[in-house]
Amino acid sequence: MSEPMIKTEIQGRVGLVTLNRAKVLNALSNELIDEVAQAMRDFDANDDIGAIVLTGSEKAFAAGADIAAMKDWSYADVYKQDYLGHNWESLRRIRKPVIAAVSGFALGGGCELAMQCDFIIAGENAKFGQPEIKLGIIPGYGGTQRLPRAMGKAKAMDMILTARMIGAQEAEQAGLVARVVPTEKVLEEAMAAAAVIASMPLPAVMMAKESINRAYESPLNEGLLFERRNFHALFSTHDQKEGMNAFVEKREAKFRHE
Ligand code: DAK
Repeated sequence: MSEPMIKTEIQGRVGLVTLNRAKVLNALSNELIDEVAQAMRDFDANDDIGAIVLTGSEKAFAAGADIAAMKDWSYADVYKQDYLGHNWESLRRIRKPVIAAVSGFALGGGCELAMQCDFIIAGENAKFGQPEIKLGIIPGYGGTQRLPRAMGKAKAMDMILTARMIGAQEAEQAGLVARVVPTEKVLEEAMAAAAVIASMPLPAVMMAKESINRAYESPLNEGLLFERRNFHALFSTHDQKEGMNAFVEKREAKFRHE
């Protein structure tokens, strides 16, 4: 039997998905994305999980879509099979927070996969890039949309038009990356951050994620209204009563994630 394309494990309330095609620097294929999406959906549906981490190997988070597989395709081939497309869209619908723990190369679809996560924790050796232009294509999984939103138009144009890779420090300064840590600590840091998130009241965590994501998809007015309604709704949860009472009574809160 061939090796699985991903590995999964659960630590406490955190689900971990590790890309497992190290020989080709975790190049993305339909099968790989299908497996990632299935694992994420399973974690999302699991009441005992509060946050998810997605990682690759030390050399590569993912070096992009599989160039060898794509090289001879026609327009009709790509369009009809919606290469990587179906399950890629379903990653967007994961409702619990997903942290990308990125070491090494995050290029093309690999950079887009990291940006699809809620935030990125990068090792000092991380390199981000959208080198598609060198292959005669453009980013096709959100690169031209998410990169400018994350780091502004000038940096996005620079990266996408020149194929220049940027390092972890530049990515952090530009706003693409939330934290940079020593490479050997990336997974540990991401798992610790995920454990903190998973210890928080889950309804509030999910509504915070949903509200922040709304900011990208709607005018400010709509986003503010959405946030306000979610804020109001949280007063119907057990964890809001528990959290506020625990503060007033000067004790630790015991969240039930409901
Ligand atoms: N695809 C296939 N194989 C890859 C790969 C990739 N993207 N990246 C690396 N590999 C393979 C290499 O061919 C090599 O295989 P062997 O020769 O050992 O068999 C192995 O991984 C190790 O790579 P290198 O020998 O090249 O390692 P180096 O350290 O020398 O260089 C590198 C590392 C990351 C700089 C280099 O491998 C590289 O430039 N890789 C390609 C990066 C790239 O161009 N990525 C963008 C791919 S295009 C779509 C939407 C989006 C997309 C597609 C469709 N639709 C909406 C339909 C996305 C497109 C992309 O991502």
